[in-house]
Amino acid sequence: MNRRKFVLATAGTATAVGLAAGFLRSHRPQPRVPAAKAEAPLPPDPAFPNPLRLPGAQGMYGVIDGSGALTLVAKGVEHPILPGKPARMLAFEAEHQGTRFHNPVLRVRAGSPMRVSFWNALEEMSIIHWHGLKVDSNNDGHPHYAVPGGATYDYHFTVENRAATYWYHPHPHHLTGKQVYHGLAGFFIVEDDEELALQKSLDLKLAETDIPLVIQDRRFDEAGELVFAPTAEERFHGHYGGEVLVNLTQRPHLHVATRIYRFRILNGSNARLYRLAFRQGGRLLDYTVIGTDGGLLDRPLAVGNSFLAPGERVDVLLDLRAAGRGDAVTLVSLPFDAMRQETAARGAPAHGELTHPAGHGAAVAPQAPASDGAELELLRIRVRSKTPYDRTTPQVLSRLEAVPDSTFSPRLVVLDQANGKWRINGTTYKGDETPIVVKRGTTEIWDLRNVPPTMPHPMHIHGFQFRVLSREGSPEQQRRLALDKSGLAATDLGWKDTVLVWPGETVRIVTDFSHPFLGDQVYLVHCHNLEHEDGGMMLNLKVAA
Ligand SMILES: [Cu+2]
Repeated sequence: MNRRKFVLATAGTATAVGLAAGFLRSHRPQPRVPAAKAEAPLPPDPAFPNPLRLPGAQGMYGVIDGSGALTLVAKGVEHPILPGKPARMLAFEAEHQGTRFHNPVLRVRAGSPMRVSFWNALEEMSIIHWHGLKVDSNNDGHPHYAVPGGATYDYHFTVENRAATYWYHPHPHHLTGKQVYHGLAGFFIVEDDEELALQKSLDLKLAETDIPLVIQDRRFDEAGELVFAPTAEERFHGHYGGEVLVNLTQRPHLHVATRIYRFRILNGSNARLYRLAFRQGGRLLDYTVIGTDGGLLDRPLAVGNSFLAPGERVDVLLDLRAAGRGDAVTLVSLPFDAMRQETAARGAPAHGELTHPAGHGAAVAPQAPASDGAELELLRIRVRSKTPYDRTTPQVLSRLEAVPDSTFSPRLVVLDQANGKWRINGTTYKGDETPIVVKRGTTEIWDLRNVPPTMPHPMHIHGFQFRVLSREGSPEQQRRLALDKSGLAATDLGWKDTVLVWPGETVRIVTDFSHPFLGDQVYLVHCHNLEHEDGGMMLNLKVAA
């Protein structure tokens, strides 16, 4: 068969498979490969027994395409997070065109109008925050707008953002950590012409070769129920779990073909940082960072590992063209110093033993958390088939806008702690105070300074995307990732809405506070360690008209 005929034959097969995809995907969540090239199943891998849950046409993470009216109901559902053990969790439920979804992946075009009715069917306050989206206060999901159980809140906004992997999650004050932990979180994927061009040039298909991954650490009891009962210590430092799930899958595997895959990775954990790498046998594979929180970089950058803090996203390509059938690549979190200086200062152990070492295959024991910074195996990727694939990564990914200029002297934002409270500029959250006021239309440089003894803080700004200008005073493990004298790593480039600030570091960012919204708008600046946030490491940010 000559090449052209082969391509046509393959396309025909793909169409036939595509017709049944809605059914197949819900039952066999694996990327389909051309039937002519499908090979025998791989022998099971007892360390990673569970197929990764992938977005399909319904159910958990089902993809809802397009904009328009949608109702999201925050409610209790049953879902077998651990195989064979239906557990109570929370999810955003949607009924769309006669199909039921949980935590749907919302996929929209840039510029789309959104009409989302949020129905709080919990027994406590809640509200949805659209993490990373440029919306006005009324649509931001600020805790001020949280509604009680039984009430609804209507969102009406236009997607002003460029293409990227955003996400949505609850934001009621004191309850964000608990509600996210129990399952309330979903992807919000925006597409534009540049994004579609990339998909075309690499032949990417969402949920098949372009795969959203949300990483979350959880604790379970023996019945497979989620456990969230933070001690005073955990309310201060953050809640960690010993079982690290990817797409709510315990010890997941993904079967792939020999081609380029895209992973849109979201750290949806309450507090845990990851140092992401791909490992094959004893060696680390380089991978390519193509985007960050606010979308595509201008050009691809090869890295060996990168940190991902709660709230952050990284968009990467993994090139498996040279792999052979049966090869296994593992997405891991490499060990690192979690820099829990405050814990260490008080004499408590900063590093413990993993209760659930990677590869352990027995039933889940009641869990204490894996120590922060411990090595973790997250996802086993196994090459099942050879496939013809002749695409290469474009050297220009997007027209990234220039970094905004500012004539103002930098504003200092100090992160520290006193009396068991994490603080921003010496204070904690009070709903009726706006400690930071900026003028709409101005561009401000902020120095985020994390003052020891402290721990890492991923700092998030609502309503805007910013650029990271420099890192100073970085710990060695971060400095090693620096691309140049600015101290920035590949994952600091492009548009960001959340940036990790290590102990002792000063991270300089610049934000253009221009937006189309009239009148004063009140947003938030907060730490995305959800226990820190719930504890008050959060300030109102007023953008004055
Ligand atoms: Cu923090």
